[in-house]
Amino acid sequence: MTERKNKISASIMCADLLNLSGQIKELEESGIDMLHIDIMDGSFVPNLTFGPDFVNAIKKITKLPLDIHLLMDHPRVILRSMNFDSRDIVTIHAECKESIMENAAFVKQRGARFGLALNPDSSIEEIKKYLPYIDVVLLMLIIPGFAGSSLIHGIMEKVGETRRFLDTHHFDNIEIAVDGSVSPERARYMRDLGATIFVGGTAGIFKKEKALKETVKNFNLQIND
Ligand code: S6P
Ligand code: MG
Repeated sequence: MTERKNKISASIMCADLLNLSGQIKELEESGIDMLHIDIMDGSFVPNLTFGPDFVNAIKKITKLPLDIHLLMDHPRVILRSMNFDSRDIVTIHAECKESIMENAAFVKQRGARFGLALNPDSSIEEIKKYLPYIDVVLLMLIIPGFAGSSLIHGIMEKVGETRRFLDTHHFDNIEIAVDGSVSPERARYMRDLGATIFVGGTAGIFKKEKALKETVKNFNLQIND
Protein backbone atom coordinates (compact mmCIF):
# COMPACT_ATOMS: atom_id res chain seq x y z
CA MET A 1 0.00 0.00 0.00
CA THR A 2 1.22 3.55 -0.79
CA GLU A 3 2.59 5.50 2.21
CA ARG A 4 0.26 8.39 3.05
CA LYS A 5 0.63 11.23 5.55
CA ASN A 6 -2.56 12.04 7.38
CA LYS A 7 -3.69 15.62 6.89
CA ILE A 8 -6.13 18.08 8.44
CA SER A 9 -8.08 20.36 6.13
CA ALA A 10 -9.57 23.30 8.07
CA SER A 11 -13.15 24.10 7.07
CA ILE A 12 -13.21 27.84 6.42
CA MET A 13 -17.01 28.09 6.75
CA CYS A 14 -16.51 27.28 10.45
CA ALA A 15 -13.97 30.08 10.98
CA ASP A 16 -14.64 33.53 12.39
CA LEU A 17 -15.36 35.08 8.99
CA LEU A 18 -15.08 38.65 10.21
CA ASN A 19 -11.53 37.91 11.27
CA LEU A 20 -10.61 35.59 8.45
CA SER A 21 -7.08 36.76 7.71
CA GLY A 22 -6.28 36.45 11.43
CA GLN A 23 -7.76 32.96 11.51
CA ILE A 24 -5.78 31.86 8.45
CA LYS A 25 -2.59 33.18 10.07
CA GLU A 26 -3.40 31.23 13.22
CA LEU A 27 -4.09 28.09 11.17
CA GLU A 28 -0.75 28.48 9.36
CA GLU A 29 1.04 28.80 12.70
CA SER A 30 -0.79 25.76 14.06
CA GLY A 31 0.71 23.58 11.31
CA ILE A 32 -2.56 22.90 9.48
CA ASP A 33 -2.11 21.04 6.18
CA MET A 34 -4.72 22.72 3.98
CA LEU A 35 -7.80 24.94 3.88
CA HIS A 36 -11.16 23.39 2.97
CA ILE A 37 -13.43 25.84 1.15
CA ASP A 38 -17.06 24.83 0.59
CA ILE A 39 -18.73 26.42 -2.41
CA MET A 40 -22.49 25.92 -2.22
CA ASP A 41 -25.02 26.97 -4.86
CA GLY A 42 -28.34 27.02 -3.00
CA SER A 43 -29.63 24.18 -5.21
CA PHE A 44 -27.41 21.14 -4.81
CA VAL A 45 -27.61 21.95 -1.11
CA PRO A 46 -29.98 24.39 0.63
CA ASN A 47 -27.23 26.86 1.54
CA LEU A 48 -25.01 29.50 -0.05
CA THR A 49 -21.42 30.09 0.96
CA PHE A 50 -18.50 31.44 -1.01
CA GLY A 51 -17.76 32.30 -4.63
CA PRO A 52 -14.70 32.34 -6.87
CA ASP A 53 -13.61 35.87 -5.86
CA PHE A 54 -13.42 34.69 -2.26
CA VAL A 55 -11.25 31.71 -3.24
CA ASN A 56 -9.00 33.97 -5.32
CA ALA A 57 -8.62 36.41 -2.41
CA ILE A 58 -7.63 33.59 -0.05
CA LYS A 59 -5.16 32.26 -2.60
CA LYS A 60 -3.41 35.65 -2.49
CA ILE A 61 -2.84 35.66 1.26
CA THR A 62 -1.71 32.09 1.93
CA LYS A 63 0.65 29.48 0.57
CA LEU A 64 -1.37 26.70 2.16
CA PRO A 65 -2.89 24.25 -0.34
CA LEU A 66 -6.58 24.83 -0.96
CA ASP A 67 -9.04 21.96 -0.76
CA ILE A 68 -11.96 23.32 -2.76
CA HIS A 69 -15.24 21.43 -2.34
CA LEU A 70 -17.92 22.38 -4.86
CA LEU A 71 -21.39 21.41 -3.66
CA MET A 72 -22.97 22.48 -6.91
CA ASP A 73 -25.21 21.16 -9.68
CA HIS A 74 -23.12 22.97 -12.31
CA PRO A 75 -19.54 23.43 -11.07
CA ARG A 76 -17.82 24.27 -14.38
CA VAL A 77 -18.76 27.93 -14.62
CA ILE A 78 -17.25 28.52 -11.18
CA LEU A 79 -14.19 26.36 -11.87
CA ARG A 80 -13.38 28.61 -14.83
CA SER A 81 -13.24 31.76 -12.67
CA MET A 82 -11.12 30.31 -9.88
CA ASN A 83 -7.36 30.44 -9.49
CA PHE A 84 -6.11 27.04 -8.44
CA ASP A 85 -2.90 25.21 -9.20
CA SER A 86 -0.83 22.10 -8.62
CA ARG A 87 -0.83 22.54 -4.83
CA ASP A 88 -4.62 22.31 -4.63
CA ILE A 89 -7.37 19.71 -4.59
CA VAL A 90 -10.59 20.50 -6.44
CA THR A 91 -13.55 18.28 -5.63
CA ILE A 92 -16.93 18.07 -7.33
CA HIS A 93 -19.82 15.73 -6.51
CA ALA A 94 -20.57 12.48 -8.30
CA GLU A 95 -24.24 13.56 -8.01
CA CYS A 96 -23.78 16.86 -9.92
CA LYS A 97 -25.52 17.50 -13.24
CA GLU A 98 -22.43 17.87 -15.44
CA SER A 99 -19.96 15.50 -17.02
CA ILE A 100 -17.54 14.21 -14.38
CA MET A 101 -14.93 13.38 -17.03
CA GLU A 102 -14.96 16.88 -18.54
CA ASN A 103 -14.67 18.56 -15.16
CA ALA A 104 -11.89 16.16 -14.14
CA ALA A 105 -10.00 16.98 -17.34
CA PHE A 106 -10.40 20.72 -16.69
CA VAL A 107 -9.04 20.42 -13.14
CA LYS A 108 -6.14 18.25 -14.22
CA GLN A 109 -5.18 20.56 -17.11
CA ARG A 110 -4.48 23.17 -14.45
CA GLY A 111 -2.27 20.66 -12.64
CA ALA A 112 -4.51 20.35 -9.56
CA ARG A 113 -5.58 17.08 -7.97
CA PHE A 114 -9.11 15.98 -8.78
CA GLY A 115 -11.51 14.91 -6.04
CA LEU A 116 -14.86 13.20 -6.41
CA ALA A 117 -17.29 13.50 -3.49
CA LEU A 118 -20.08 11.11 -2.58
CA ASN A 119 -23.18 11.97 -0.58
CA PRO A 120 -23.92 9.59 2.30
CA ASP A 121 -26.57 7.63 0.42
CA SER A 122 -24.53 7.22 -2.77
CA SER A 123 -22.80 3.92 -3.34
CA ILE A 124 -19.05 3.67 -3.85
CA GLU A 125 -19.81 1.73 -7.05
CA GLU A 126 -20.87 5.07 -8.59
CA ILE A 127 -17.27 6.20 -8.92
CA LYS A 128 -16.03 3.02 -10.61
CA LYS A 129 -15.83 4.35 -14.16
CA TYR A 130 -14.01 7.50 -13.04
CA LEU A 131 -11.26 5.80 -11.05
CA PRO A 132 -8.42 6.59 -13.50
CA TYR A 133 -9.16 10.33 -13.17
CA ILE A 134 -9.54 10.54 -9.40
CA ASP A 135 -6.87 11.57 -6.88
CA VAL A 136 -9.14 11.86 -3.83
CA VAL A 137 -12.52 10.35 -2.90
CA LEU A 138 -14.34 12.60 -0.44
CA LEU A 139 -16.94 10.83 1.68
CA MET A 140 -19.68 12.98 3.20
CA LEU A 141 -20.50 11.75 6.68
CA ILE A 142 -23.43 14.14 7.17
CA ILE A 143 -26.26 15.43 5.01
CA PRO A 144 -24.29 18.18 3.24
CA GLY A 145 -25.04 21.88 3.50
CA PHE A 146 -24.22 23.03 7.00
CA ALA A 147 -21.61 22.97 9.72
CA GLY A 148 -22.49 21.33 13.03
CA SER A 149 -24.70 18.57 11.54
CA SER A 150 -25.02 15.12 13.09
CA LEU A 151 -22.95 12.19 11.92
CA ILE A 152 -25.02 9.61 10.07
CA HIS A 153 -25.24 6.40 12.04
CA GLY A 154 -22.86 3.71 10.74
CA ILE A 155 -21.39 5.92 7.98
CA MET A 156 -17.77 5.64 9.18
CA GLU A 157 -17.69 2.01 8.04
CA LYS A 158 -17.95 3.33 4.46
CA VAL A 159 -14.29 4.38 4.80
CA GLY A 160 -13.15 0.77 5.14
CA GLU A 161 -15.46 -0.32 2.36
CA THR A 162 -14.07 2.43 0.10
CA ARG A 163 -10.44 1.57 0.89
CA ARG A 164 -11.06 -2.08 0.03
CA PHE A 165 -12.89 -1.10 -3.15
CA LEU A 166 -10.01 1.15 -4.29
CA ASP A 167 -7.31 -1.36 -3.43
CA THR A 168 -9.18 -4.24 -5.09
CA HIS A 169 -9.36 -2.19 -8.28
CA HIS A 170 -5.61 -1.40 -8.02
CA PHE A 171 -6.08 2.27 -7.24
CA ASP A 172 -4.21 2.31 -3.97
CA ASN A 173 -2.85 5.77 -4.90
CA ILE A 174 -6.31 7.35 -4.41
CA GLU A 175 -6.67 9.05 -1.03
CA ILE A 176 -9.85 9.07 1.06
CA ALA A 177 -11.06 12.34 2.59
CA VAL A 178 -13.85 12.51 5.17
CA ASP A 179 -16.09 15.52 5.72
CA GLY A 180 -18.72 16.26 8.35
CA SER A 181 -18.71 15.98 12.12
CA VAL A 182 -15.14 14.69 12.22
CA SER A 183 -13.95 14.79 15.83
CA PRO A 184 -10.32 13.85 16.61
CA GLU A 185 -11.47 10.49 18.01
CA ARG A 186 -13.59 9.69 14.96
CA ALA A 187 -10.67 10.75 12.76
CA ARG A 188 -8.42 8.25 14.49
CA TYR A 189 -11.00 5.50 13.97
CA MET A 190 -11.33 6.37 10.27
CA ARG A 191 -7.57 6.67 9.86
CA ASP A 192 -7.35 3.04 10.88
CA LEU A 193 -9.92 2.24 8.18
CA GLY A 194 -7.88 4.05 5.51
CA ALA A 195 -8.81 7.77 5.47
CA THR A 196 -5.90 10.23 5.12
CA ILE A 197 -7.55 13.67 4.81
CA PHE A 198 -9.80 14.91 7.61
CA VAL A 199 -11.96 18.02 7.31
CA GLY A 200 -11.77 19.87 10.60
CA GLY A 201 -14.92 21.87 11.37
CA THR A 202 -16.84 22.54 14.57
CA ALA A 203 -16.47 18.92 15.73
CA GLY A 204 -12.73 18.94 15.00
CA ILE A 205 -10.81 22.17 15.45
CA PHE A 206 -13.04 25.26 15.70
CA LYS A 207 -13.89 25.47 19.40
CA LYS A 208 -14.95 28.70 21.09
CA GLU A 209 -13.09 27.95 24.30
CA LYS A 210 -9.81 26.72 22.75
CA ALA A 211 -7.11 28.21 20.53
CA LEU A 212 -6.63 26.71 17.08
CA LYS A 213 -3.01 25.97 17.95
CA GLU A 214 -4.26 23.70 20.71
CA THR A 215 -7.10 21.98 18.83
CA VAL A 216 -4.97 21.33 15.73
CA LYS A 217 -2.20 19.88 17.88
CA ASN A 218 -4.65 17.57 19.65
CA PHE A 219 -6.20 16.49 16.34
CA ASN A 220 -2.76 15.79 14.88
CA LEU A 221 -1.83 13.63 17.86
CA GLN A 222 -4.82 11.42 17.08
CA ILE A 223 -4.10 10.91 13.39
CA ASN A 224 -0.31 10.99 13.23
CA ASP A 225 1.10 8.98 16.12
C1 S6P B 1 -20.87 20.57 4.75
C2 S6P B 1 -19.51 20.98 4.28
C3 S6P B 1 -18.47 20.69 5.31
C4 S6P B 1 -18.60 21.48 6.61
C5 S6P B 1 -17.94 20.71 7.71
C6 S6P B 1 -18.20 21.29 9.01
O1 S6P B 1 -21.73 20.44 3.72
O2 S6P B 1 -19.14 20.31 3.10
O3 S6P B 1 -17.17 20.84 4.80
O4 S6P B 1 -18.00 22.71 6.50
O5 S6P B 1 -18.44 19.43 7.70
O6 S6P B 1 -17.65 20.50 10.00
P1 S6P B 1 -18.51 20.09 11.26
O7 S6P B 1 -17.53 19.46 12.19
O8 S6P B 1 -19.09 21.35 11.80
O9 S6P B 1 -19.55 19.14 10.75
MG1 MG C 1 -17.00 20.30 2.64
